[in-house]
Amino acid sequence: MKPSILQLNPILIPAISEKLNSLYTVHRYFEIADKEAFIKEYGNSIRGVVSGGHTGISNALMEKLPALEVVAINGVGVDAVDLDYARKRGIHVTATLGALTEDVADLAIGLLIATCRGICSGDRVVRNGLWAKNPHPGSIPLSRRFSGMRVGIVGMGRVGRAIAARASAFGCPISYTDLHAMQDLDYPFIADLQELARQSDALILSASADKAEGIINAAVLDALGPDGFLVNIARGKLVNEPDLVAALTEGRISGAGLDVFVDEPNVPEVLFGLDSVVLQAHRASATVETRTAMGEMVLASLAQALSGQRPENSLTR
Ligand code: 8YV
Repeated sequence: MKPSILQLNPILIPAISEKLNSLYTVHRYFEIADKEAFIKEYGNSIRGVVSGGHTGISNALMEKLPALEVVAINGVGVDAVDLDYARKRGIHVTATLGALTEDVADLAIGLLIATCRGICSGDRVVRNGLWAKNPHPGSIPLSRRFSGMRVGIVGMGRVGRAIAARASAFGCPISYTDLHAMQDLDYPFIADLQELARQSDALILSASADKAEGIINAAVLDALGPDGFLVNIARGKLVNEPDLVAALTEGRISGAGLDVFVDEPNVPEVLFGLDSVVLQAHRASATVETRTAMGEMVLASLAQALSGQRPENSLTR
């Protein structure tokens, strides 16, 4: 008999879904209307869960799955899973470590360039026929140069390092903060986040959100200042969102490129009217190449855990 898997979000690569369905009895939880009845009937049989990084799984749901052996996260951030609880239960929690680094770093740089160079607002000017109506160059505001910008990176893990490598190639001096300085890196480490913001033209957030909720607050944004830009490709909850919205609407920072938000898919509507902001729908890892690689890692983690081996990317056991 095939092991039963609970799938909490859609998987966008058909080949991965097909493999999953061929190896397991897959219950697509997000399509089940009466979840309580489903759990009553099938809860005891579920041995594996597949979920996204920002969706994770609640303890309440894990409690209803007594046979659970593995939670395979199709993502790198595991802040939405209680690892201590999983550890106590002996459940493997796996992540797709390393699979999405390049794409997430690409989008971070893309968002920063799009924001400081006004690429999206410029596109709207052309698309809405405003350029043709007013062809004088002065009708479109000047933007800001990316090359050479002082970039401050918050969180120097795999993704932070990949962002640093890309920004360095644009001649950007890099500095960073993290829980501690990294011995193998020559970039200046600045322990204090406000000080990092003060010394940066752009802050890029690539930190894990564990125990770091709301670290980007009004004080940090004011230290970044009216010429500064913020990019977030990590987790919305790293930012105090009302503070960010206020800083943007009041022009206390210059702009923001945001892929993630506190309450996805809900984005503060006031941002929709701001040309200084570039918005994405949590898509930094959403390429065919990366989602295929992530899917393969999820399949490998399930196979290893459900055949009694320790999955390579287990974070709990
Ligand atoms: C994904 C993510 O959007 O890796 C993460 O932690 O949040 C993203 O890559 C998500 O996990 C998709 O399943």
